Amino acid sequence: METERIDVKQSIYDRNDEIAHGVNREMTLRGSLMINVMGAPGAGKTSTIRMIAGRIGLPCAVIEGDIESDIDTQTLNAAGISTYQINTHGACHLDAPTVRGAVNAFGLPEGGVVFIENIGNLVCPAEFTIGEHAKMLIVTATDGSDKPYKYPLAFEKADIIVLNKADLLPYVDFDESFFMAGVRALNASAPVVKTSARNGEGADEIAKWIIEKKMSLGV
Ligand SMILES: Nc1nc2c(ncn2[C@@H]2O[C@H](COP(=O)(O)OP(=O)(O)OP(=O)(O)O)[C@@H](O)[C@H]2O)c(=O)[nH]1
Ligand SMILES: [Mg+2]
Repeated sequence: METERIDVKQSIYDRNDEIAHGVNREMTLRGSLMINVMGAPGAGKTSTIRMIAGRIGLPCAVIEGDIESDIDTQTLNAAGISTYQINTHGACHLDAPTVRGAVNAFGLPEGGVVFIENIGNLVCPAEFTIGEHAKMLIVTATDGSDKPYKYPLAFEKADIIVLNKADLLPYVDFDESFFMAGVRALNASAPVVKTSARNGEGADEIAKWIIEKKMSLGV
């Protein structure tokens, strides 16, 4: 009997990308910029979204990805930010079909900004496009300055890199020049913005970047 080799991995990525392309096109038609927010557990993804959503001056909504629980959705809803919860029940990243389902089920804003808080993980989310116009990577002063060297893909793919928990920089041994050398070896153009969700540092700069991104893409 003859056997045929089928490259399954390739076809799964192709199907994901095709669906992601459709999500992206639909969001563009609705005039809403979609941002894929990535970062390790506890980096401050939810805190950063909450901090900047009110400063953009456009309707904002969040698709919230977690393995389990709706804690972040409750937090964001309590802050007046319309949020739709996805639980992956084990999967370490969001994929385009899952986001497609959320877009269909959720009343997303027209002419605004949609944040997708990806699963807390510095590896898997960077491998999948989910319909976003831009990827925001959040890392922290408390993670250590070697992260670009150890987790290069997330830094390579990011359109903006947020160094959060900047209020803690005086208390930790974060080497900013080592960090920036690692970032720039992988990514020559993404802005790197220091933020603190504790005291609001950097929030206006990120909000401005989002508005400019939306305009430059014609979304
Ligand atoms: N000092 C300080 N603490 C922060 C900052 N940003 C977030 N935190 C704290 O860090 C913890 C985690 O913040 P979250 O916003 O929940 O982080 P997350 O990335 O959404 O976490 P997961 O959704 O669990 O992956 C919380 O206790 C926040 O209050 C910051 O800029 N400075
Ligand atoms: Mg969160």
